[in-house]
Amino acid sequence: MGFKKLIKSKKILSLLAVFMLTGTNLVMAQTTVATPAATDDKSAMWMGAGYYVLLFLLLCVVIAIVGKILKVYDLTRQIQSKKELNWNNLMAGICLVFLLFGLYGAYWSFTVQGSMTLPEAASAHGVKIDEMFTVTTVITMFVFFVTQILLFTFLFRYKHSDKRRAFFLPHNNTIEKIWTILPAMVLTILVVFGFFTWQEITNSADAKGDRPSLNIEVTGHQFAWELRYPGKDLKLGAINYKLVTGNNQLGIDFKDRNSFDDLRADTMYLPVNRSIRLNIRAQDVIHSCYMPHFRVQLNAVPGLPTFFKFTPTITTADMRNRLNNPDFEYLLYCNKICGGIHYNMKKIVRVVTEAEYQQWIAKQKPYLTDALRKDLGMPVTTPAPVAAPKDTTANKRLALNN
Ligand SMILES: [Cu+2]
Repeated sequence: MGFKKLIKSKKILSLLAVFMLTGTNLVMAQTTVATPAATDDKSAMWMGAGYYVLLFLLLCVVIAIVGKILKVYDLTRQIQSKKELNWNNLMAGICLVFLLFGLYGAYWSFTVQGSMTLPEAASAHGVKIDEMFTVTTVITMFVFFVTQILLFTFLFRYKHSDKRRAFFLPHNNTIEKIWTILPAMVLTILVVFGFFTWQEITNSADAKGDRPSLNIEVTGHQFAWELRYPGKDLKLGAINYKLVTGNNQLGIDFKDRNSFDDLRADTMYLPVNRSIRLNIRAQDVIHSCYMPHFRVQLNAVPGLPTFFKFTPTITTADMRNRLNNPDFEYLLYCNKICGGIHYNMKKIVRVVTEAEYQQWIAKQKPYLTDALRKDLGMPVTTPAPVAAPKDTTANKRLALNN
């Protein structure tokens, strides 16, 4: 067969597509379920994928052999002038077997892979998103099971028979109306439901009488997240990318007085049951701010500041008790493959009580360091030591160091 013919061969192309699809799925599945020992050793992953590809090939060969055996059996019956094999009955039976295997596959997927879905929602809107997800899943699964069962049982029930003629139904307006209006109605309800939930989540104005949201800024760059908290004024100072320097990595504009008391933090502390307004920025490429427990995810786009408002409802300590895991931590990830060390963009998030939060925030260091003050020509706050230190041991140590 010439190369051109090989390329044009539909059989070869479809076989290739099936292999690629199965191969990719298998490789992905291997990566997610890989044990810690296996993650270091990539060969184990490829061996696992190869094993399943071979298993698939073996299954194809077995099916082909069974088909050939049946064909030979059929021919021998014909030679012996016995009744021919009823291929229609056979195919109808295979349809029923396929239905049973398919249903078991769906059940397996729910029970095994279902446990890999998101953990319990730890934010107020997260519970609503989960409700929406459950409603959508229940409706689509109901339709899935009903249509699949009907499809394959009808194939079985109405298999070809010489005694029966097929009923020709070229057009029926009632059926057309039912299968257009019913899904349209269900989809409209789901979309409207989703629209209101999303509107509630993205509503930027704080409700009257409520405590204003706590502004926290998270900036993504290759390959870390930087955090900025407002000082006592609860306002974050302005930012200008042109002002980025070694000492002013975020490019904070210190002409804006709100920026004077801004704080830097390593861990993201969030007071429980308080509305948080997460201001999201990026400095180089597109990152994605992702906190799965809080059902928060929004892209961090350079030049396009965005925000996400949410209210954490379960403290880290409570979650540790619930999960019976003393090492549990909420995490902030980057959910956009943004470069080689993307996996490193991870930050610990701790949800604490209001009192614990106040204690923690009081200990955070100001962004405006002395080095930055010098750069900006501002007076340095720390007074230079005037008198000699009284601690003699320190003096001795200093002398030794010199
Ligand atoms: Cu990233």
